[in-house]
Amino acid sequence: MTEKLAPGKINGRISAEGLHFGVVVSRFNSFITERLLQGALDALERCGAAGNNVDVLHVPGSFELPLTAKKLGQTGRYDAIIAIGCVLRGETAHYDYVCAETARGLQLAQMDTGVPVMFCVLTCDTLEQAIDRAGSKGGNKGFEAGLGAVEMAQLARKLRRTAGPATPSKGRRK
Ligand code: INI
Repeated sequence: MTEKLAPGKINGRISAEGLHFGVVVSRFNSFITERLLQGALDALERCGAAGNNVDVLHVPGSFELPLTAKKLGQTGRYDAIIAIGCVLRGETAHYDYVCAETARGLQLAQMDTGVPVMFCVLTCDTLEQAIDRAGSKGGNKGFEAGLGAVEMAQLARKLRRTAGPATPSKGRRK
């Protein structure tokens, strides 16, 4: 009988102590985005983040989130970034362009800088759907993004420490 495979596990701890976060928030649909921001800050605080290790920046709309996230990442000051926005479908194709470019830009920002960027941008058909996800029936997506930022910051930190050539003969590093 073959032995059960026991893979090594590398997880990000849910502790924000000593970590630095940048939070960039869209002013467009601020009725929603400010609630998402409160959720994100609540999560960071509950995970032990210090107030002076969290910077909050505002931008005009979701379309402006990617450049700001990238610039924050390039400073080297942050362990993770949270990008908060809310795009509501209107009568024209504007919604599709804003959603697509915001998502693509935020992914590029994290890939280019190596700093985790949380995608906390609601893309909803109606205001009601957004309200549900900003502290109502559907929870608060900002809170989820805050937890995700802590986990990814810890994971990125761990992977930086364990980076280097594989050394199978010496066994796993702790
Ligand atoms: N920005 C949003 O964040 N949400 C929206 O719903 C939205 N709509 O519908 O237009 C929106 N537009 C503004 C856009 O993000 C830019 O700020 C603007 O185009 C200037 O670059």
